[in-house]
Amino acid sequence: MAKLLFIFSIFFFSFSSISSQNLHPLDPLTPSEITLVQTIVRKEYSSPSKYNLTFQYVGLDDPEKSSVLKWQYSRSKTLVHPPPRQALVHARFDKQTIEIIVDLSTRSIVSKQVHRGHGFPMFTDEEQTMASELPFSFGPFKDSIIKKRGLNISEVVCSTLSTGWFGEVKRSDRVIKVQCFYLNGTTNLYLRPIEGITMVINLDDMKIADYQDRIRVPVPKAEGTDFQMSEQRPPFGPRLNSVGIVTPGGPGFKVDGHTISWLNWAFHLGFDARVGPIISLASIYDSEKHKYRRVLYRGYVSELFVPYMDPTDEVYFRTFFDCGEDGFGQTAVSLEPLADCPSNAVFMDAYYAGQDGSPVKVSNAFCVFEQHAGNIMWRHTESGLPDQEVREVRADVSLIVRMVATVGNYDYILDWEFKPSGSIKIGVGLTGVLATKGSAYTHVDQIKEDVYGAFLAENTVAIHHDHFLNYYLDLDVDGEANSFVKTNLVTKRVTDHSSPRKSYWTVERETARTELDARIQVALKPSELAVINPNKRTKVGNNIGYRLIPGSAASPLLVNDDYPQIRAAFTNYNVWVTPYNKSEKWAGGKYVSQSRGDDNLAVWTLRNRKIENKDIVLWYTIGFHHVPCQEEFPVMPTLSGGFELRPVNFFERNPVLKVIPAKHVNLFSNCTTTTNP
Ligand SMILES: *[C@@H]1O[C@H](CO)[C@@H](O)[C@H](O)[C@H]1NC(C)=O
Ligand SMILES: *[C@@H]1O[C@H](CO)[C@@H](O)[C@H](O)[C@H]1NC(C)=O
Ligand SMILES: *[C@@H]1O[C@H](CO)[C@@H](O)[C@H](O)[C@H]1NC(C)=O
Ligand SMILES: *[C@@H]1O[C@H](CO)[C@@H](O)[C@H](O)[C@H]1NC(C)=O
Ligand SMILES: *[C@@H]1O[C@H](CO)[C@@H](O)[C@H](O)[C@H]1NC(C)=O
Ligand SMILES: [Cu+2]
Repeated sequence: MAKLLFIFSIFFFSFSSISSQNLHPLDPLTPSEITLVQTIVRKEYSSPSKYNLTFQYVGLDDPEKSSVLKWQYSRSKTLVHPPPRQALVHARFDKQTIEIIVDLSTRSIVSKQVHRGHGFPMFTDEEQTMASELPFSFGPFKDSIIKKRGLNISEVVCSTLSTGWFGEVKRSDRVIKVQCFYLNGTTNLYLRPIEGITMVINLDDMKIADYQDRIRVPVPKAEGTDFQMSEQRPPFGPRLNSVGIVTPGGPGFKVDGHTISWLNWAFHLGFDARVGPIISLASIYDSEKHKYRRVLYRGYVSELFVPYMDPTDEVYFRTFFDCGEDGFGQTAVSLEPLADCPSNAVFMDAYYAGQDGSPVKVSNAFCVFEQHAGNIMWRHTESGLPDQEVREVRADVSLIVRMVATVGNYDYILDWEFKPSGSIKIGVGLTGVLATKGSAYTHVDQIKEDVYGAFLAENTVAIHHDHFLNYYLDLDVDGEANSFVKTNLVTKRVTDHSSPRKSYWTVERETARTELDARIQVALKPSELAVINPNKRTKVGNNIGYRLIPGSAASPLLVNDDYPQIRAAFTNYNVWVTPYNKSEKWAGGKYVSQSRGDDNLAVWTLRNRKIENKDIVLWYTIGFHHVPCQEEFPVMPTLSGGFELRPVNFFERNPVLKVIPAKHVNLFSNCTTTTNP
């Protein structure tokens, strides 16, 4: 078999040229809209101030759901006006957080409000860069590096870390911590920490507010820390086989603006500085009913909580909220064709607002591709027939939307996978570099104390930690009015000797009436969880629905009254259900940086609102407890997790029974063969 690499032309789509008339109401802000927001907000806050106006978050303000639905499902788009396009801005001005709504068509400010509660908006890239450069003009830092540690300061780089909240009662300044690394000619900074030095930077004053040089520990050895191919020495391998994916007719899906349609699926792909990819209005074509049926109004990662498990001065505060602090969109990186995504992928750019309000472009932020992974859609070999064997197999294919966010040391691969059978699989891959700390030890046998991590190389401890990703899933199963049903599997004992069996299990259905009924720790009780439409049934009478099939679920191991856990109380349960509320968008709360846990999913649900036969939102947290190991050094092979949304009595029968198989293209001759039925 010849080994060939087929590289077909890569398709690039650009959205920047779309005029606002052609925009879908859920399209992310275009570069020209971002610039317009900048102009309008700057004009409003033009009075001289010692503290510059900064744009911490700029995004599309969610249009009223009812208007979006009316527009989306109207037969003629020209008869129904789309909802007005408005931008939501979290700005800082004169040491205050201001929340502004800008209307883009009237070019005016609709509302502005000073946030008086605790917590601060997302950090900007620019202020983090400025903060990490401050130490280099700070005398005590230079002394610590040059005099006390004998290091070459030109080889030092610093990075910022959010500070969290640990019970302080006084109002907080907006601060960030800075710690540093010793490159010394290498590139994998996170494996070369300079222990002991921690600075607190006041971000509004852009000044060092506190400086600590506490302990001295050797910088871990540079040897073996590099992950670049050019820096590796033999032996190499294994060598990967060449592969190419060929779709002779071009991509099997259509991209129209931000709307993607493929086989029986149609959905909208948005982008947001805070949450990254947003899937909206996903609906699936029912060939029996001859219409598209609604599944998911909106889905995205609403927060990511990463607490480290080391109580010492240099680490205890590392309790990151990567969406609300750094932004999955703001940390999106350009995808590399043929490596991050296969040869048949289509790429899309994305834009967010920089600190001064100007648009910042992320080229190739998304890729969309058909995955022909060699999986089986369904099959059966029937050998129980007299004189014949019946075999039917269908090869599977799915459509994947991918984005990667690199938040400091970690890379998160965010996948949304659509299947012709009606399943939506949500995948997350964790890769990148572990957070480490320097240590005096050179061998595990020397360690007699808790070092709060795994010992991976000489002088190197990779710190224990968790990753909790909360997904916002506004399912609209054949309409907005839905209910959340737990189908509990319960053991029954046979007591009347009517059967040789002593036990079996059966199902008991329970509809969650209020928010507190719907909080679930998935590992504790065997049950099937589904969002159903209580007003629609199949012909034989089952309620139509979509199941949540939990994947990697973990429960927090911190105590409930620990400060990070109070702030991240959305991790207390894997599943929550709330009535739809436009302002409840992010599970960790709106202003997450230095938040105090008074505004988050756990707090909202205490109102215990009714959720039966209502427009409801499902919140699901997937989690990983991470005990690092040597294979994850110097860069970590992808660790994958995820979950599935799968139709349950949504269709009358197998929706892919009559799927038409793909034509098989023989690449080594000019003939094509088909296996169409
Ligand atoms: C404010 O903006 C000016 C002009 O862009 C800049 O020179 C100055 O450093 C900024 N001040 C702060 C505190 O960021
Ligand atoms: C310190 O590092 C800089 C930049 O890498 C290099 O040019 C310089 O020679 C180094 N100084 C010493 C004393 O090694
Ligand atoms: C820096 O690099 C030099 C040259 O490779 C090496 O001799 C020295 O030990 C390194 N210093 C540290 C602290 O890694
Ligand atoms: C919507 O959510 C916000 C924030 O939790 C809350 O203040 C408001 O009362 C909610 N509205 C309704 C109708 O529940
Ligand atoms: C396929 O056909 C083209 C044009 O007719 C020809 O140039 C090419 O060599 C053929 N390829 C094979 C593998 O037969
Ligand atoms: Cu991890």
